[in-house]
Amino acid sequence: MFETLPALSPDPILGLSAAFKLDNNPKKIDLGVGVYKDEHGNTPILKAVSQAQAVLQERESSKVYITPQGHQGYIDGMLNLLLGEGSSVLKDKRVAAVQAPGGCGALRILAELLVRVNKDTVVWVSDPTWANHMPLLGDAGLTLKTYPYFDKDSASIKFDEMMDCLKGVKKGDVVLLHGCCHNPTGADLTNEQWDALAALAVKNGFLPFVDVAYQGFGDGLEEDAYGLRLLAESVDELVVAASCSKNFGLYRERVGLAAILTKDEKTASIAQSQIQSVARGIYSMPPSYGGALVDIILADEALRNVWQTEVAEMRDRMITLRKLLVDNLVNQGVDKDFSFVNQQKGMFSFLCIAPEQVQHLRQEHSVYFVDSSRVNIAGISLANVEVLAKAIADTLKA
Ligand code: PLP
Ligand code: TYF
Repeated sequence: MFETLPALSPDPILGLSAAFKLDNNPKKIDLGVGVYKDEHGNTPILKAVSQAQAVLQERESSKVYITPQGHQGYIDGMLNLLLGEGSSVLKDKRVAAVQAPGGCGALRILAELLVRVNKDTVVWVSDPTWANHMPLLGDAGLTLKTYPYFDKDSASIKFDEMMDCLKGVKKGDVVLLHGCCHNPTGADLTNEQWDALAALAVKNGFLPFVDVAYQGFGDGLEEDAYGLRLLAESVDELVVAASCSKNFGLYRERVGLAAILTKDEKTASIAQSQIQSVARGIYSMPPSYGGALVDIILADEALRNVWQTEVAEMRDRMITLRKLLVDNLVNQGVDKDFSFVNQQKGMFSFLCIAPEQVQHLRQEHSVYFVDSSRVNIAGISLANVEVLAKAIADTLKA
């Protein structure tokens, strides 16, 4: 019976990795899928994670199921990391949360819950947003609409247009925001812009939904939480999806957090029961391993310090690579001003070039990134940056 279904094309981001692997050019460069890479192009297991694995190996005495909400130590550690140790929301017990299978799992559970509240819920997403937001939220039954966010011509955020649009959003509508390191553009709101946005959320009563997948990759673990923490202290209700894939390097372990901040403790317990019921309808209880490791890291001061140093190293390396790329493009005599790349945060930047130019780079120079012109900054290295800059310079002339 399945022959009645149409064959579909693969995930446009993950599909690129397959094409890259098939390319025989020894100078090929992979700036596609958003995983952190070191100078040698490897994505090693973080030292803090290796040490936590050794602790877990000693400590874990059974593979029996964990509880439906996941490891409570993990949940508490993550909520403190996201919302801040002194968060009044945590003190007032206004939060429901479960360990989720990755940030993707968190997004999907929360989407299902929003559909339970109101099947006609509209979610406003930035134009552009991460391509997977559409299936993760839309397939759950939410209606997606876009708000203006990024202007490719000026390579900057259209904040006034964004605010004008959000001023018209109805009470009860959901507004999806990237907590930091916007994927795909790398363009983040300033603290002043977050202030204005939070004031609008309070005034208009829309429900902010913050997706935090890169905490620590922008300006720092605390700094990157500014918008999220401000919203948490400002509004009555807030939805949060978080991922440990990038900042703990735990990609394949699938570890994330789905959290709902409610107006009071009683509502939090309703939300907790609902969110667990949603999870039960999909997979019952989350995988243990990744959450157990994060729990060990966050609970142990020494291990936490090792981890924080590693996050800082990853962040600093990406900042250095941004500068290196911009400098090399200048050295190649490129007319286009790419200095915006230095202002952007995290793993990604939009090069703001045309899809045909992206194709040209792929076909003529074996440089791989998605058609939108999003590049994974961590795929750049001291060894390949000059080749990359030459390829871009050649493509812009073509
Ligand atoms: N949200 C955004 C914006 C992302 O870029 C990612 C990517 O990894 C995720 C969520 C979810 O990540 P994962 O499911 O790998 O934890
Ligand atoms: O945007 C990215 O590249 C990362 C990784 O289906 C990713 O967020 C890509 C595709 C996907 C899941 C994660």
